[in-house]
Amino acid sequence: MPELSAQELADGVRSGDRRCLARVLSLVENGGAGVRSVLPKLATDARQRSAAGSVAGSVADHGARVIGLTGSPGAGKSTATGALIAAFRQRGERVAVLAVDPSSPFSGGALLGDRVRMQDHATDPCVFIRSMASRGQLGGLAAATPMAVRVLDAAGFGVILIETVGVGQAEVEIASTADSTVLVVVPGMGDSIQAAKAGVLEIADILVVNKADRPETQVTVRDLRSMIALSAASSAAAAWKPPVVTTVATSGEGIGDLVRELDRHWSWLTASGELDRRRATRARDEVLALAFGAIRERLAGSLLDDLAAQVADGRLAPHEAADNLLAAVLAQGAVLLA
Ligand SMILES: Nc1nc2c(ncn2[C@@H]2O[C@H](COP(=O)(O)OP(=O)(O)OP(=O)(O)O)[C@@H](O)[C@H]2O)c(=O)[nH]1
Ligand SMILES: [Mg+2]
Repeated sequence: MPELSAQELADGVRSGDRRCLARVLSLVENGGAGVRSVLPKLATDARQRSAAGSVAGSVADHGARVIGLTGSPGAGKSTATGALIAAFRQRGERVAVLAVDPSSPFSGGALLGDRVRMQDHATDPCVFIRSMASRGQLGGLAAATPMAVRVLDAAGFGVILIETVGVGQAEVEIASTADSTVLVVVPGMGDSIQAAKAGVLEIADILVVNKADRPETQVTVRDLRSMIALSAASSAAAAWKPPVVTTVATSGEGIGDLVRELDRHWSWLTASGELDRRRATRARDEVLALAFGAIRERLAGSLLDDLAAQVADGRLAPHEAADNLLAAVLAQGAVLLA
């Protein structure tokens, strides 16, 4: 592909050129200066939409609907994602999928597996599937994922599905990029207890017990419901009570229920103002992740090594060292993002 200007790339993304889209997502993934010139040209779209939306007030004003699926390895996230693609395609939606692997710096075998499971849709021009791994970009995947969402939104996808592997803090961060977060667990208590420990239950808007063709499904559903009831009691203000849905993703059983709950959640999000709140929080986290990333980069270096050695020797107190470090960076003037 010849070297395209930022404007050409942005125009390409908006007109649905898949190679331009892939190229811009690579820029997002790799970080660096390229993405900085393209994003503002895409953002114009969203600004125009929000200006038009204040008049039209239609559903489309909210832009892409972002749905996150998280859960332990092998729980069936990709299979469920494949089934959701089919369900949303039936409604005529254009669907994008981001498979995000927070644990590996490079795309690993699991993502290849995802492609296989989603390959029914690989030739559909209205479906775009992309895996993303951490490549040391500023702010990490926590910053890159919302950026990728912006790009896919500008490309006109109505639904963006984000799959993240695992149940831990990184997944919580990435999942919180979504408007609706779906936690996928399998029958048996291991998954749900782990999720509860990692604080994932709190961020789940919908719980899916997948592999409901296995024993212990109903026990798991009951246990999850009581865990939710307990945490709902501790936060009495919670207006949304996460439903528990059972699915057999491989056969599509229960996927209709999942879509219905997703729609119900979306209605609640838009009607309650929670959607705007979540998106504002998301943008705040995105900005902070970028700013912290840039500051971290500036702080690392020989001065830090020097100060660290002095702290290790007991010649300098850690607070003094930190003050010195911050003073040195601030003296350099504004910390601009590359
Ligand atoms: N019995 C049964 N097997 C299922 C079901 N859903 C998925 N599987 C199988 O479980 C395995 C893992 O499914 P995936 O969809 O790849 O799971 P995943 O959560 O995306 O896995 P990772 O991305 O590797 O974390 C595959 O062999 C699926 O065919 C189900 O409802 N019932
Ligand atoms: Mg998967």
